[in-house]
Amino acid sequence: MVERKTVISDCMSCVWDCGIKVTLEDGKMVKVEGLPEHPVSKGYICPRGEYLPEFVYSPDRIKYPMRRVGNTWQRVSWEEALDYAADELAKIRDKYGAKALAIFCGSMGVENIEVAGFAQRFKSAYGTPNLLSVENICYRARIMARQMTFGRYPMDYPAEAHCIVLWGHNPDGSKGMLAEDIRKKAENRVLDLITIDPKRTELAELGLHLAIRPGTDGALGLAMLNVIINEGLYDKEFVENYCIGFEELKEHVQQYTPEWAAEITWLSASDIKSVARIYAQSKPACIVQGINTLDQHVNGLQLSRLLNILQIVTGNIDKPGTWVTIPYLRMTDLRLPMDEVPIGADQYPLFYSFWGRKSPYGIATLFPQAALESKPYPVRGAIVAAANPVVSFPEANKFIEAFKSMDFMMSIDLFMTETAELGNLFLPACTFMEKDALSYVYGVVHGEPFASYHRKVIEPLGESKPDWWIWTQLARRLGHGDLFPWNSDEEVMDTLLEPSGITEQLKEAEIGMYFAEQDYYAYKNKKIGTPSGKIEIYSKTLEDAGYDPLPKYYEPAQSPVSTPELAKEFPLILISGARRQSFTHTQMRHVPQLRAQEPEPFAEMHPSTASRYGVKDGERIRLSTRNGSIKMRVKEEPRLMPGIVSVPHGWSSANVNMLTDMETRDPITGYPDFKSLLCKIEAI
Ligand SMILES: Nc1nc2c(c(=O)[nH]1)N[C@H]1C(S)=C(S)[C@@H](COP(=O)(O)OP(=O)(O)OC[C@H]3O[C@@H](n4cnc5c(=O)[nH]c(N)nc54)[C@H](O)[C@@H]3O)O[C@H]1N2
Ligand SMILES: Nc1nc2c(c(=O)[nH]1)N[C@H]1C(S)=C(S)[C@@H](COP(=O)(O)OP(=O)(O)OC[C@H]3O[C@@H](n4cnc5c(=O)[nH]c(N)nc54)[C@H](O)[C@@H]3O)O[C@H]1N2
Ligand code: SF4
Ligand SMILES: [Mo]
Repeated sequence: MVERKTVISDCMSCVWDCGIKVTLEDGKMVKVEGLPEHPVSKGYICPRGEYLPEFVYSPDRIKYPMRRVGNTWQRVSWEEALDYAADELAKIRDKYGAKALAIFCGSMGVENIEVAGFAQRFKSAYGTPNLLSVENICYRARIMARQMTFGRYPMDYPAEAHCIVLWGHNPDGSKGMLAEDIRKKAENRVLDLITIDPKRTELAELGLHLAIRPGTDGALGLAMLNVIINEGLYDKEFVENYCIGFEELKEHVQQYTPEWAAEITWLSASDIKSVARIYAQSKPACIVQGINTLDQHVNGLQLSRLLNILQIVTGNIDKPGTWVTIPYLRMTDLRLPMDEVPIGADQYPLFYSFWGRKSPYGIATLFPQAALESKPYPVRGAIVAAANPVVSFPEANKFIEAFKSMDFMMSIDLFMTETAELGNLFLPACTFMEKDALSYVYGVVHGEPFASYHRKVIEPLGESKPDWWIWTQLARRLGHGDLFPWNSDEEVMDTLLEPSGITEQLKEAEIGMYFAEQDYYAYKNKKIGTPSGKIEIYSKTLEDAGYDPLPKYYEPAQSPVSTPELAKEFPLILISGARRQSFTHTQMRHVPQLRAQEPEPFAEMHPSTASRYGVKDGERIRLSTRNGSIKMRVKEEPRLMPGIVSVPHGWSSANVNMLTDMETRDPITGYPDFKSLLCKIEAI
C-alpha cells in the first residue's frame, strides 16, 4: 500500500516564499498546491511552485561532487573534492593574497538567508573582500536610495492603497500574488491604477497606461513633480515639518515642464498632467517600483530617489497604503570585520559605504577587468555559489573569458550550469525542500513582515548537501573551523535566529507568523536616521560625493537622442528581462512542463516594427547590438510600443547578455543598463 502524507511548507524558488501543501507518496513528493491559509500568499502559487517535484527530482540534478579531468567531469568523493578545493584555495591565498579570490552569489544566493550568510562568513574567514553578487545589479540601488532619503528603508504597502502606480513593473510576470490582489480591486473599481511601461501589460488595461520610451522615466518623474508642486497638490505640512530641501526642489523642477517631458518620453503633456493629478489626489497612493527595471539604468539610483521624492511631496509615507517602515527580523550577522576593500570601492565609493555603513559587496561588473587585466589587482580564483553569471550578467562573453582565465574555479549549485561548466570542480547543493531553512517576506502586498521556519520535506538526494555544510567543510579544511562550529540544520537556524527572540514560537508556528507590526508615522515617532535628522529631499551625501543632490534627467547612454550616429545603424530600442512565470532567471528550462509553456525565447516587437524590417511572427532573426548578435524568433506583440524590442533574459540558447554592455554603468552604483540599449534586427 502506498503511504500518503501531506505536509505544509513554503516554496523558496523565488523571493516571495508562497505557502504550499506538499503531498508525498512513500516519502516522495508527488504534488504541490497553494496554501489558502497562508496569510501572505493566500493560496497563490505559480507554475514554478506547482512543478517543484519535477524541479527537485530532475534527472539533470547533479547529486555527487564532480571534478574536471581534461574535457570530462568525473565523480569523486566528498573527501577528495573538499581536499582538492581547499588545496587550490590555499594556493591562491599563498600566491596572490586572499583578495585574489572572488565569490559570486546569485539571486538564490542573496535571498536565501542561509546561503547568503555562509557565503559572507566564508568570505570573511578566508580574508577576501570580493563578494560579487546580484546585489550589484538588482535591488540594492533602490535600498540605498531610500536609505539616503529616509534614513531607513520604507517598503511598498499597496494592499490598502487607493492609487497604485506600477512603474516599470508587471506583477503578472514577477509577483503573482500582488497581481491577483490588484486585479480584484481594479475590477471592482476601488483603485486608481496607473501603469508606466512601454508595454500595455494586462494590468495596464485596468487603468491608465503611459507607454513611455524606455529609459526616460526620469523626465516623467520630474515633470510630475513640476505639476504637483505648481498646482499646489503637495502636502505642505509634511514637507515643511519633516523634510529638508523642498524649496530647492521647487525651484529645480521649474525647468522640467510637462511639455518638455512629452518630447523626451514620447507621451503627451496632457497625459503627464493627468497622471500627476490623479497620483497626488487619490490617497493613499503607493508607487510600486519595478524590482529592478529602474535600477538597471545609467541613472538608476537617481530614478529611485525621484520616486522617493514623489511619495514624499504627496505625503504618502508611513501610512497604510503608502510606503511603510517595517521592523526587520533581528538575526545573527555571520559576517566578520574586514579591512580590505572590494574591487570598485574607489570608483563607486557610496556603493561601498556611506554614513559609516559599509556594504559587503564589490562591483561585479569589474570582475572581468580584475581577472583579465589585473586591475586594480589580480583576481585568480572564483567560487560561484547559487548563481549563473555567464547567462545573467552583462557582456556574457567577458565573463566567460574571465572565468576561463582563473587558476581555479568551482561552483556550488544544483545543476551543471553554463557557468559551472567553465570550472574545475562542482559541489552539489541540495534544494530548500531537502533542508531546514528560514524564510521571510516583507511588504509584498499586505505589508506586515512574515517569517517561517521552513522544515525539510525530503532527505537530500544522492550526496547533495545543504549550502551551510559545504562552506563549513571548506572552511574547516582551510583552518577556520573555530568560526564554523555548526553540525546540523537546526544548529544553524538557532544561531541565525538567536537575536530574534522568537525561535521557539517560529518553530511551533506551522505556517509561519507575523513577527512585528508596521511602524506607522515613524517620521513623527522615531528619530530620522539621516545626517540632518530630516527626510532628505536634497541629499548632501550625494552632493558631497560629487553627484546631483536633486535628481536630474539624463538620456540613456545609448539612445536615438544621445547617440544619433549609433542609432543610424541600430535604430531600435532593446529592453531585456521582463519576467515570465515559468522560469526564475536562468533556471528551470529543463522541467518539461514549464518548458512546454515557453519552449523558446522570442524577440517581442510591435507588428508595425516587424513589417518595417521585413520580418513576420515566428520567423527567425538576427538581433544585434554593438556588442554582439543572437538568433531567435519574432513574436509580434501589439501591446509593445513600436520601435522597441523586448527580449527575456536567462536563456543560454539566445543569451541576451551577449548583447548587453557593461561599460554603460550608473556612476553611483555601477549597475549596468539592461533596459535601454540600441539594437537592430535582420531576417535570416
Ligand atoms: N539582460 C538582463 N539580465 C539580467 C536581468 C535582466 O533583467 N536583464 N536581471 C538580473 C537580475 S535582477 C538578477 S537577480 C539576476 C539573477 O541572476 P542569477 O542569480 O545568476 O540567476 P539564477 O538563474 O537565479 O541563478 C541561480 C543559481 O542558483 C542555483 N540554485 C538554486 N537553488 C540553490 C541552492 O539552494 N543552493 C545553491 N548552491 N544553488 C542553488 C540554480 O540552479 C542557479 O544555477 O539576473 C540578472 N540578469
Ligand atoms: N517569474 C519570475 N518572477 C521573478 C523573477 C524571475 O526570474 N521569474 N525574478 C525576480 C527578481 S530577482 C527580480 S529583480 C524581479 C524583477 O521584477 P521587475 O523588475 O519588477 O520586472 P517585471 O515585473 O518583469 O517588469 C518589467 C516591466 O518593465 C517594463 N520596462 C522595461 N524597460 C522599462 C523602462 O525603461 N521604463 C519603464 N517604465 N518600464 C520598462 C517591461 O516592459 C516590463 O513590463 O522579479 C522577481 N520575480
Ligand atoms: S511565486 Fe512561484 S516560485 Fe515564487 S515562491 Fe511563489 S510559487 Fe514559488
Ligand atoms: Mo533580481
